[in-house]
Amino acid sequence: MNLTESLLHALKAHGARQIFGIPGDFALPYFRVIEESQILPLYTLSHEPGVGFAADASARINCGLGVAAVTYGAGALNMVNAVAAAFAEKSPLVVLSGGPGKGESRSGLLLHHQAKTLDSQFQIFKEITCDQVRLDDAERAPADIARVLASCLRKSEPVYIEIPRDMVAVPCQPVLAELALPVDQDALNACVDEILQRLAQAKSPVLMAGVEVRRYGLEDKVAVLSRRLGIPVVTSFMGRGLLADQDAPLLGTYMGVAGFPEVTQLVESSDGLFLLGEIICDTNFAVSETKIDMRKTIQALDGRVSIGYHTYSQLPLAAVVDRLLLCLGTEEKVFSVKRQAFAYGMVADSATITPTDIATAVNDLMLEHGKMPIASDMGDCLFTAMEIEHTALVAPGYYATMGFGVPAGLGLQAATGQRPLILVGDGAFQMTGWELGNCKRYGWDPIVLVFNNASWEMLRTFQPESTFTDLGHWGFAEMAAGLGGDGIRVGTRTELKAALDKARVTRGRFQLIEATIPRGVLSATLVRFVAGVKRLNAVK
Ligand code: TPW
Ligand code: MG
Repeated sequence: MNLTESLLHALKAHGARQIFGIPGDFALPYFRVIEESQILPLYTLSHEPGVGFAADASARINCGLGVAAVTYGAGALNMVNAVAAAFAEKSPLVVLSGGPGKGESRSGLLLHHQAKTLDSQFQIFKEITCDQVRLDDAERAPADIARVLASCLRKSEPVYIEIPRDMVAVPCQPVLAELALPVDQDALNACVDEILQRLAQAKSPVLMAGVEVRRYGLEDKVAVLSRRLGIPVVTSFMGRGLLADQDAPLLGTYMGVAGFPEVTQLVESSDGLFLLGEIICDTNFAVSETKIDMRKTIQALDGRVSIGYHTYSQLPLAAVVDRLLLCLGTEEKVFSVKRQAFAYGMVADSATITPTDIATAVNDLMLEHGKMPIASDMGDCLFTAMEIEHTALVAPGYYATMGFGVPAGLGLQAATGQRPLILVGDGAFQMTGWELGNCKRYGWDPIVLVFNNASWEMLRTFQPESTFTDLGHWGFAEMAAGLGGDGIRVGTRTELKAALDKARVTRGRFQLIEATIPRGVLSATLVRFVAGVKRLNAVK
């Protein structure tokens, strides 16, 4: 076995199911091994941000490793933003990069793709990954690979693996996976006792499920936990899509002033808020009607549990959830919650389309024909997604990078085989929409809803006096044919419904629906969000 084969087998054994990538001369040798060994399928895309986003989405949807393979310098550095997004949102993304061989670094010449020093790239990736290795020693490689992949899964954060091009084919031992770290059982018991005590004392306890619940594959267990405890569940903005397929007392998504009022009221008045794997960030909590005192919550995140003023370190979320379940016995409490109601029955008439109409039309489609997983970009489309019934969702709800939606949708289809729905604004589509051109080669056929308001509309809402937020009118519908799909522009609700119905029955080619939305017309959720942010800023 050579070093690259050893690495590929280890990736597979740790849960990776495919690789997304773009080669370069520093990467050609290891890409050859990827292709010829057939250990994992390789999907090449067009631009490295797309590679990073697709691999990240594949990790998110499968609760396992995603793999992004690039070349040194121009390739890897092109992917920095996507890796930063994965880091911020706790997605276990493995970055593979080619690199210069030993002899090359001794040549005395500057090498192409070199930024400052040959080590610059490694240093840059140190900032946005939780563990790194340069595989320049075949003896050490198996243990190093095992350590880095274990870190990736344990922390659910990206890692960086550099493969010098002269090391690709050297003989190497197979990788033996690291054993799980032992958990201090006394600390675990004390912590779980304290959590149960706090929840029992609370008059209105609430569970808030965040991304780690999905990252560590705990959705079914958290659903059981909520039923055994008899405590209602909400998700955060970033956690939207969690528990969509579970039998859980899920009310909806907490979004403070922008959300479903019953959820806001419940969360903000709770005297026992249990944050499970929740990223404590502004998009989750900044628009609170009443500020939540984090010191009064129970927080399980990043392998720690904080209760009131103290912290139990080194207690992984999975161990905490398992022990809670064990302590509770199997009896489930019977109770009902008032769930967020979604709108159905879009009136198909000649009115122009609003983002909320799109949500309603998608709800109608999914009610009749079954749920689809969604990949959403940043922009009003993501706020619109909050008006769509609970279904699997991947979106940059915290890091908020544009350009995620289209490549993430491709990642979803590659990883699950399911047909995804992609929600994307015109501005974001301008960034990474071209990646749709790769669908034809791989047989992917997402339905893509482009919210075309000829505008960076979210920015306009915060600074309406600026004119630089006006974008031109791009004919996205016409571009679809050249990219190997079908495109249609719709301006009325009748046309929207007809286009969605046609897209659903047309399989095998991507279906792009460009919905023309007048500038200034926002989803109901974004209207509330903007009003809330402006009101809170005025108070500060
Ligand atoms: C990579 C800043 C946040 S929202 C936005 C920008 C430029 C406008 C989005 O326009 P779009 O959607 O896609 O047409 P909509 O609904 O607002 O009209 N660069 C990156 N990420 C972010 N978040 C920005 C800039 C931004
Ligand atoms: Mg726009």
